[in-house]
Amino acid sequence: MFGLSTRKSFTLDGIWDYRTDPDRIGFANGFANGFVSEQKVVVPSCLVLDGKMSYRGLAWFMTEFEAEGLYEFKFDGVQTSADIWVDGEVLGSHYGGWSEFRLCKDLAPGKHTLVLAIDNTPNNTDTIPLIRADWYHYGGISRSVVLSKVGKAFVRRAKLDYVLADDMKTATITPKVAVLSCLGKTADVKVLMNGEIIACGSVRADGEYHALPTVTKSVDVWSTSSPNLCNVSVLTEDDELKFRTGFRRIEARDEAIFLNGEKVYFKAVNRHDEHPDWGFSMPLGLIKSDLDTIKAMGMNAVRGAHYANNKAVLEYCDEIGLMFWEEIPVWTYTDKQLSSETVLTRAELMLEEMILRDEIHPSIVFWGVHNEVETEKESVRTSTKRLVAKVRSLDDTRLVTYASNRLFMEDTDADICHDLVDVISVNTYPCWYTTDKTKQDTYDIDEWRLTLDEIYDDRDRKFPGMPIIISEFGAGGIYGVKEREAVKWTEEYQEIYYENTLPLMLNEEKLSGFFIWQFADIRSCEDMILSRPRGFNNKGLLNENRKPKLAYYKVKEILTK
Ligand code: ADA
Repeated sequence: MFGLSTRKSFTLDGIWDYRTDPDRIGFANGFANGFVSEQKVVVPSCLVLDGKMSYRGLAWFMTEFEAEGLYEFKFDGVQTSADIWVDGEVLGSHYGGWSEFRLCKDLAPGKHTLVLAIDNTPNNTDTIPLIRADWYHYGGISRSVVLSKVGKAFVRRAKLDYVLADDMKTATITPKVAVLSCLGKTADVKVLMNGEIIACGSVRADGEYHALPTVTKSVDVWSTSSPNLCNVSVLTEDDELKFRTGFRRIEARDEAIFLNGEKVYFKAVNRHDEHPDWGFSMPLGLIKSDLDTIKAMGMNAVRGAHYANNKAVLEYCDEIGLMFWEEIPVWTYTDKQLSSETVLTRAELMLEEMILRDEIHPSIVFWGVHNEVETEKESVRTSTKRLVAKVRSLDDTRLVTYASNRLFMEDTDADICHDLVDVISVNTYPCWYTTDKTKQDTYDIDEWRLTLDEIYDDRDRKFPGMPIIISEFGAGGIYGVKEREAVKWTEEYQEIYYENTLPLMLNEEKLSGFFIWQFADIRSCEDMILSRPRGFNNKGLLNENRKPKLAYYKVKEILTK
């Protein structure tokens, strides 16, 4: 757990030099070769730690290291666009804040300088995310930078493609290996599963996936109650990559979702991989305790809202048996914004990088392509088709979905894109955004009944056979705000909300599950401030410091009964 899959390598994590460059003078003034530091920063971290939380714009980061030979540089997360140099020579550039990306360079013996120019400025035309997002635009090198020496035959990535037999006891496995070599055109590889050699062969050493011969093996499947995993090791002449994976089957059919052939009901929560003190650079201990808390609440799944999470999240979900929905930060785009070629190309790259990094995780059951975009519009259908095709071309073994709020918004037509994916996922907030505006304490169970019935009707008319999930619902409650009357924003209102809603949802035959919005309060962005008291999205079951609200106890009581 936490790093078993990390190969022989060293990180550049530590204290780096840093300076802001609001006037963008660094490019013309040779900062790529080195610059005068304004202050020291920790890598990985988000700029929030340095009292510069609200900084938007260009900033320069620099460190030194010693190495010799061909190296792969792996950047686990840089917010958001980055130009990168080693010793003043271009190493590469990248767009996308939560994606892992890798670049290679041959290094002469001795000391080297690594410089990054990073820009975290969102706009409303072609960035992902846009200016308006319901989370904070932290900046910085938020995750580790890892260097690995490319030997004679370096294993870049590996995975096991498989098909499970209907008895769920045997798997037909095709190992796939991506190797880079600085010597020959091919490399000999050996794949071991739990110490036993399952495949050998010679593959093209071009850094792309190539298949080894298929083999049939008996396996113990992964499930939420028995999260069985196996250790895989890929060996070449001078390298070894180790990782952990598991076998399970996820399917959508007959208005339901099946895990290993058995109907599954999602009792789940949305979680941002964020804390206001750490930004997106969450300490591993906090990640672990969040996921342990979710499991102990009686839940079986998490939606990683709204971007690729720290890899440790996936590793730990694999380990303790939590299913996971992973997605990219395409959050509330209009049809015009989602028709931009730049946005679509960036979104496709984010999908690719997310899937390449995480497809070995049995916990992942959904890939999400966007959240609350204008899926009632024809052009968005075209864009959605393109994103879904991208996912399926990389991985057709998971369910593809997106979170929609279009089906039931009063003034919009119904969603026209659900047939492009496997599961209908609906974000809906009865008794929160939609209640009678003349009253404050307006929890009304009938409103929920009506909403659910409308969802079923719509599915039956337009998308028969598709399973339905409530991908978001919830109410705000500010930690410590308690009143005799359960009015909105009190902990009591939030508690009553779940006390009434969960028993109803748990008894809905036509529903495949729900994802509560949300696990913990998160810092929202400037653009949302007027509808976000304290500057936070306060719909967490816990506050941002993981102090439980009344709603947390209520949800736990109901789900563990
Ligand atoms: C949306 C969105 C979430 C959050 C939520 C809310 O559904 O997907 O990120 O903003 O609304 O709290 O209103």
